[in-house]
Amino acid sequence: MNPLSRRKFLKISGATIAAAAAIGTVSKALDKAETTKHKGIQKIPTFCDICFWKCGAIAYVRDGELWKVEGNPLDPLSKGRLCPRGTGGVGAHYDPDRLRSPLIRTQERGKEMWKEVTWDEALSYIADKMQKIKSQYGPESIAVFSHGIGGNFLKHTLKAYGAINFAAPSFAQCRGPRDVGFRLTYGEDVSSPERTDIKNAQCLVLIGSHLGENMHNTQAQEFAEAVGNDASIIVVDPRFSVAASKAKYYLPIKPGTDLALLLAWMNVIVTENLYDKEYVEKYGFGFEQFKAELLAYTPEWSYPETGIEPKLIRATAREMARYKPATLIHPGRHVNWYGDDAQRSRAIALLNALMGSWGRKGGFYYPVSMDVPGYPYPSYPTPTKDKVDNPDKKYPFAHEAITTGIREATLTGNPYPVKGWFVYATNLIQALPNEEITKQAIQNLDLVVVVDVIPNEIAGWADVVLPESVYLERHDDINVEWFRDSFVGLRQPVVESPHDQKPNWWIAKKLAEKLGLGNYYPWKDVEEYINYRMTAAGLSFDELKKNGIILGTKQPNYFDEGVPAEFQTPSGKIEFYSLQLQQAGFDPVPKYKRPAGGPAGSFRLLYGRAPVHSFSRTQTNRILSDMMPENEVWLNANIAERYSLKSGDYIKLKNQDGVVSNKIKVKATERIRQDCVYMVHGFGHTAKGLKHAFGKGASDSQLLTRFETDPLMGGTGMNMNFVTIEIEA
Ligand SMILES: Nc1nc2c(c(=O)[nH]1)N[C@H]1C(S)=C(S)[C@@H](COP(=O)(O)OP(=O)(O)OC[C@H]3O[C@@H](n4cnc5c(=O)[nH]c(N)nc54)[C@H](O)[C@@H]3O)O[C@H]1N2
Ligand SMILES: Nc1nc2c(c(=O)[nH]1)N[C@H]1C(S)=C(S)[C@@H](COP(=O)(O)OP(=O)(O)OC[C@H]3O[C@@H](n4cnc5c(=O)[nH]c(N)nc54)[C@H](O)[C@@H]3O)O[C@H]1N2
Ligand code: SF4
Ligand SMILES: [Mo]
Repeated sequence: MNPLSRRKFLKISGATIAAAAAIGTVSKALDKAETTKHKGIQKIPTFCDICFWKCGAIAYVRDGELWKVEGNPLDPLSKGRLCPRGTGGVGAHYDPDRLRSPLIRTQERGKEMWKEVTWDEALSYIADKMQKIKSQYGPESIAVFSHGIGGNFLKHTLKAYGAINFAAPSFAQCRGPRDVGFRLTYGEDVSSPERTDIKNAQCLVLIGSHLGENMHNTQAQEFAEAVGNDASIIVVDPRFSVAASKAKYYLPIKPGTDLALLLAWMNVIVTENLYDKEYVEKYGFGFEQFKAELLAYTPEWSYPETGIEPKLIRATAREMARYKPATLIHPGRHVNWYGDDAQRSRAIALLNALMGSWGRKGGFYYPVSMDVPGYPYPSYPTPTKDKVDNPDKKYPFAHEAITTGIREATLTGNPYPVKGWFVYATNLIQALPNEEITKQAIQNLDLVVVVDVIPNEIAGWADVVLPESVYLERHDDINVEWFRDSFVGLRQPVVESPHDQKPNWWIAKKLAEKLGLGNYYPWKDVEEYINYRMTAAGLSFDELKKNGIILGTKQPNYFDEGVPAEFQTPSGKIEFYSLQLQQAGFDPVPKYKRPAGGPAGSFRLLYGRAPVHSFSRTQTNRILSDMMPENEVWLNANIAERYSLKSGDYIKLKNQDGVVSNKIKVKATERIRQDCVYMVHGFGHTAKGLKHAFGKGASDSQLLTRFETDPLMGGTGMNMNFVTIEIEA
């Protein structure tokens, strides 16, 4: 191991040790009810749910009490190591702020006033409202927002009821533009887990992807491997990120101008004949037209847009070409930035095509999966309406439902009224841009059901809140992953729920029975369901219970290993020039448009991740919040000095629409440009039930009142907001 990767390794395991030490204190401090049944230590494999990556884990139970969670060495995603958040997963079970029993609202929505009810009362109430909505408006009028594998059974119940509108913020607020940009180019998505062969890359380009703070475990581990292998790393970010500190080249780009850089890079690579000619000739479509369009985008043209010197643009373009095809320009994940994101992502796809990296080692591998049949349910009712989120295919290239499209329909009643929301494991108030629109849309609903584990902001707007058991207390559907190696993973209960919480499969099945749809649940319990699927696949459920993971046989991942080079595009080739886009009235080759600036004296608001938190879901977790109780606002040191601010001072931020944030601590640093500020997403909670997290730090979501919608696919670019500094008197 070379010194860099060893440092990185120590960093990861250091945080892990800190978390493990904290666990002891928490479990002692929280005087959990007497449930001790089993003496000694049990090791139970399961998979993590502190984010959606689904790392294989082993939970340790000591004398019947949850003790610690570690990585499962058999699991290809975690390879035996969890990220710091996963290690702190114990805190989700012990969280004293958890929802404990079903609740029905007693006052107006948003007031967070409840009465506790039984599960039977709660589910009867919901079923009754659902039947009324069905008879008055049709079953299509209930929409479902669901994020993560835990939503599978509830979605099944709602499909059986006749619902057709299902969405998650992972498309229009996260990776949608990237998947569209790549689909238009290669005919396939980058998908999740990303099919990026980071560990074999010899040159890795990160455009905003802040791996190391973005802790998606496999990606972070492979990044450490690439650093350890002395891969050449190029980081493009207005902020000197953790990843930037490992880079050979750091490009502090002016926010919003990445497409101007990508076009200039491609200009250099094409005009200097540095691309993979054989690959482009064999697999490419429309290369000559593409090349002709690129000629105008010289590094000199790019310089005033991006602030990156032509010399540096040329040097980095040549660096990429030097290592092709093992040059990976990472496609990013959260890419809803400026509203032209599908085209920027397409430019990233095209740059990779010039490197010949798609389907090649060190580029993008072809993922594989095991063949595990689904459960043979009765078919769902035939819908009489189209989906509500994208009327008349306004966004022609959206291949998943648009959350904000459902919100729009709820608000306007067009193309038809939406009267109910089922919300599973997504905090829509913080996840969608412009909270006020979300709250207004909710006012048009006859039924809002929220299934969560803590009383987060969205729960405050529900009519009925259903408390779910956390992942360490339940089964979920099995994870038949698409990855470099094929495998099946099991989530299974490790400890019992401390109060009246129930697993999602139980809630879904009971609700279906209340709705008279019991025939959609021919199985008695979830183990019978899993056993059926495993047996149908010729796999052993007992082995899965014991090991948590069953691996498939090794299959080829690259063209060189025999994966057929087929592209599901209209031309059957990699589309350098897109006739699909042209026919739909869009640019067949991406064109740069300068993003709108902000008011004089304002800073562009950027946001991202911290290694020890997930979105807005972990701030009450005592272990994780011990490590980071509040967020900070990164402010360029010169700007801070101009305002006589130093690190540790508190300020407020005011956005272009007059919204003022909570107070937030200043981090005065050279590590960010002068034209922007940065904060970690997920803090500044306003939900009263989150006693530990309430009011700590500031919320980026609250300040994101403006967004720019991507015309190709309906994603919401949210880096369009500007703030000024308010100094406390
Ligand atoms: N610890 C932790 N890890 C996570 C998550 C989590 O909640 N916690 N969430 C996961 C999920 S679902 C996602 S989608 C990912 C998101 O993480 P990523 O996809 O890696 O990153 P983004 O959120 O898009 O962008 C944040 C970075 O982009 C930079 N940036 C902002 N504007 C620009 C710009 O105009 N140009 C360039 N080049 N850079 C810019 C910011 O300074 C910051 O470094 O993280 C994943 N990993
Ligand atoms: N302002 C702003 N908005 C963003 C982003 C951003 O960085 N800034 N990031 C965007 C991105 S990349 C993404 S992927 C989305 C993520 O958006 P979401 O998926 O909505 O993420 P969270 O805010 O963590 O909300 C998850 C909710 O699930 C609950 N939960 C946790 N565990 C369980 C469980 O076991 N069962 C149930 N039923 N509920 C559970 C949590 O308490 C929380 O209320 O947000 C997007 N929106
Ligand atoms: S990346 Fe971290 S939080 Fe996410 S599933 Fe893996 S260990 Fe858990
Ligand atoms: Mo995301």
